[in-house]
Amino acid sequence: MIYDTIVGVATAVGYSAINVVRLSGVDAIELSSRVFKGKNLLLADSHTVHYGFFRYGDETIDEVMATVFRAPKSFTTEDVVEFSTHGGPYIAQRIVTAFLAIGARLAEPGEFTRRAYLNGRIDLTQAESIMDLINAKTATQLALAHGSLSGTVRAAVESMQAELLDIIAAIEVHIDYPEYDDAEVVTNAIVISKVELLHAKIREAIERSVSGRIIRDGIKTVIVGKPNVGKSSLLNSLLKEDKAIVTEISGTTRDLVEGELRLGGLLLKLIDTAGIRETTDLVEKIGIERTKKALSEADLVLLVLDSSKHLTPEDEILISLTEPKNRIIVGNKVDLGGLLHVLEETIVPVSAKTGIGIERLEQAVRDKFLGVGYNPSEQALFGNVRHIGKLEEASAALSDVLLAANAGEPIDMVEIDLKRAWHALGEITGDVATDDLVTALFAKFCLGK
Ligand SMILES: Nc1nc2c(ncn2[C@@H]2O[C@H](COP(=O)(O)OP(=O)(O)OP(=O)(O)O)[C@@H](O)[C@H]2O)c(=O)[nH]1
Ligand SMILES: [Mg+2]
Repeated sequence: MIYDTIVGVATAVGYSAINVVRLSGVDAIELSSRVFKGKNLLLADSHTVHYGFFRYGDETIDEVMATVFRAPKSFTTEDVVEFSTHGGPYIAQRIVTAFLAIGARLAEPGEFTRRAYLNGRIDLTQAESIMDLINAKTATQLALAHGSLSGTVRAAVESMQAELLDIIAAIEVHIDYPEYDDAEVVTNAIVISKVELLHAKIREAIERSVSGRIIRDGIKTVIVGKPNVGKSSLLNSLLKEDKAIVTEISGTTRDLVEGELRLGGLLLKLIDTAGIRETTDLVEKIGIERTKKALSEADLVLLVLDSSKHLTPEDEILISLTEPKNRIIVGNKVDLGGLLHVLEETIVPVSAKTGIGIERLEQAVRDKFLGVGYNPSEQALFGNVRHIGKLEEASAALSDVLLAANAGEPIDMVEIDLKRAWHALGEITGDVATDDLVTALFAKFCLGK
């Protein structure tokens, strides 16, 4: 497919040492040669850099370096020219405007990457991993994104699809040539045994994806406790920043307060909440509802108790409420002397006020997530919730296949659900992606990417 020529600023807006203005498309080199005074870019080899001036009309706009990439060896697989300019926003704007005036079109967010996808150089999972690379904040996030960029997710999905296709093809033969003896062997029994294997494989990928998602999106860590136990103080202490308001008045925090904490290779998305108690105050009530919602979505709960006091009924309620969650119980205010020895579960003693025990708490979090089952680089393949959702769809469709086949339904009915599974997998890689999905995905990219 031949696409028109798009132009965009590939660097962040603002003042910097240099900016990069990028063009891609059928006329990229021709348009560039019209405004570049230096070597004739029409004659430039691929992957070469040239010094010169950007001239538009009678005006010299900047002294630039032009890098030429000829199709198909470029990011988009199209002809691409990148101008490195001095890093002023006005210069970038003038250069882009000049290209618009001579026939280029302003690129939409993510359009360069989208072309790489449309031209078949990368699939959707790889395109998404480019954005993950840009957004990475920890070494493990970077490693996960690099894996996906190199095509590991794509390969895993394609191999699942290949297995499905084998089963579907065998059924088609059976439907088209029922008189063939060996086609007769495609009975429900054989479908069942093959589908069971694949279903187990997909379930395993989904289970292992928990660590992948946690690496990619961070660990949603919710700090809960009754009022005044020191939740906000704990948030501040972990973040080493006075982010949340702390007072001796119960019910100080009324809305969620968030902050990010890097712990080794992990990223914690910390959320301080309104203390849970019976209240008639409307604002506080809404805050408590939000606390409950945050709690339901948490990957990790830090349940804060006041270790200088005995447990109250409010504490007991919170202890049982958070029981099914992945939680760490924090006994705060140890500087006031520890009275709390009531629970069987280990309590991490800290003082948010003095900083005692904060490192031990951090270690407890690391142990929980970097221990067995959460080893990031070895196990995590799927980390993107969109991909995991599609795996769930495929898995559900295969469950239906098994149900129908076990019930002895006609084989062509079974095939419909097999195709549904195949379709869900295809949406991960973009094999069968709809325009809406593709548009929505690339809209999340930055301009010029
Ligand atoms: N001695 C001592 N006091 C603490 C400690 N942590 C918090 N406090 C005090 O306890 C009071 C309440 O602290 P906050 O952090 O606001 O408590 P909270 O749980 O966020 O309270 P709400 O937002 O009202 O639910 C403040 O007066 C803090 O200074 C601690 O480790 N030791
Ligand atoms: Mg608070």
